[in-house]
Amino acid sequence: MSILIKNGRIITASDDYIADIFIDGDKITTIGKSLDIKADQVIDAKNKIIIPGGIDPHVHLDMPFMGTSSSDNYETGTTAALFGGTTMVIDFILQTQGKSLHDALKEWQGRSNENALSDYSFHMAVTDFNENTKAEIKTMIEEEGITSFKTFMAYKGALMIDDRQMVGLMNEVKKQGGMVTVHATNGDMIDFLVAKNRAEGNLSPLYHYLSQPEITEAEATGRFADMAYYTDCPAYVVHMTCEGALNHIRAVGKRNQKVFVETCIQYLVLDASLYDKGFESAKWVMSPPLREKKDQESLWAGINQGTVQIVATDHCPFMWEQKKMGEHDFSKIPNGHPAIENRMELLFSEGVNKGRISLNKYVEITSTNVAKIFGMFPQKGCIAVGSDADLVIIDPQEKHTLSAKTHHMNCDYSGYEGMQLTGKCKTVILRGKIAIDDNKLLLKKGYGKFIKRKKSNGII
Ligand code: DUC
Ligand code: ZN
Ligand code: ZN
Repeated sequence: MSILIKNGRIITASDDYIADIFIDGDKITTIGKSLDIKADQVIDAKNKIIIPGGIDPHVHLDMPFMGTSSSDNYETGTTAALFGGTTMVIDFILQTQGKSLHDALKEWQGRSNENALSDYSFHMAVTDFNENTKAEIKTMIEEEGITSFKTFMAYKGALMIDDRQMVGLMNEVKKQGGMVTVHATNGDMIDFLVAKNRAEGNLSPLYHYLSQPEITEAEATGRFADMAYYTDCPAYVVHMTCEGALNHIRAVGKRNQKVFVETCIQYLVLDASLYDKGFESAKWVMSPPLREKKDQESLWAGINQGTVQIVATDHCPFMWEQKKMGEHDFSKIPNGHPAIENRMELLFSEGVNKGRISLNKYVEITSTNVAKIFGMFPQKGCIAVGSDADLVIIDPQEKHTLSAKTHHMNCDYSGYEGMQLTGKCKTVILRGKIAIDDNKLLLKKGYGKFIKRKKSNGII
């Protein structure tokens, strides 16, 4: 199967030009002006933008969490991803405390194998670091191609590790050529505030927000960066939300330390005023919570200054019935919201169209940096001869409205209901196959492939 895409405006992290792209099988084989090559299919991309397929490095599909499971499985979640211009996701495997990393890997493979439509990879969340886990790091990296190890500084009793384990893990991951990533919030401070609010009868979703003030994230981010500095371990902070945390990262730049930062689309476009809606605010109960306008400004600035390298989603949807588990106690509301389908179009509309970021920056933070930081470049994250033919053709003028009525995520509400966007993903190509064409799904489940990743040295 071959495809010739004619006259599109090709945008990469560094280029912007009009040309044709020829795809043979699953790879891009030729790029040039007025290509005269016979193809099985020709796509006219005049007046359209062509970007590398989006890569979302932070999603939770079919994940057991807070007494329930996230409502998108591999089939529904990766289908929704494709509709929204994301051709690859990185999901999180959660080690069960007391069990091995390999046990957890098998469990996640059971859920993902033969079920994905987009490509995917895993981060391994180490929730119990000990001599046995330590021995598994090398094989995870070298045999399984899982090179990033997620840690939680919160969710005590289920996911959190202490600083002793953190430093031990960093030492080993550094030695084996991987990267440590973190949910950086001070779990003990949060637990104190949650208990205090519950004891005082403050039980609405607003108190989820008030139990995780900015300082809980800023403190943990600084502590994590210091431990990474001491161990010289490549480091990455997931879902950063606020100015205080970002300031810690700006500060470590002075000692020539690089700590990568991811924010998520919701922290750029939504704010904490949504916690003023009674129980409806449960839609936006996530950790960390939404923040203030000044934090949004900091994050946009961080993107343009290069301190924030990636915009992800932390996609972790729950049905409204599941959110109601916390109707009388905010601490029982499953944390997370649906966004896997919305990231690319929201960021295009709110970022590029509103003049906050350039088109090149848009590509950099939605695919190129993800591929570089997580060991997949140049197979993924660029438009180049020899790269996987993962492409999104965007109509930059088309207007549309986000709604649970039309989205493909398995979630009966949208955190962005009624938002009007300009810019729509029209055609999505994954490894040379048309996945989405004008709002129609053309791929079958099982097409999505597990991508083994290379070692990362913390330099991009
Ligand atoms: N935060 C969420 O909101 N959901 C999943 C896990 C997390 O850290
Ligand atoms: Zn998290
Ligand atoms: Zn997460």
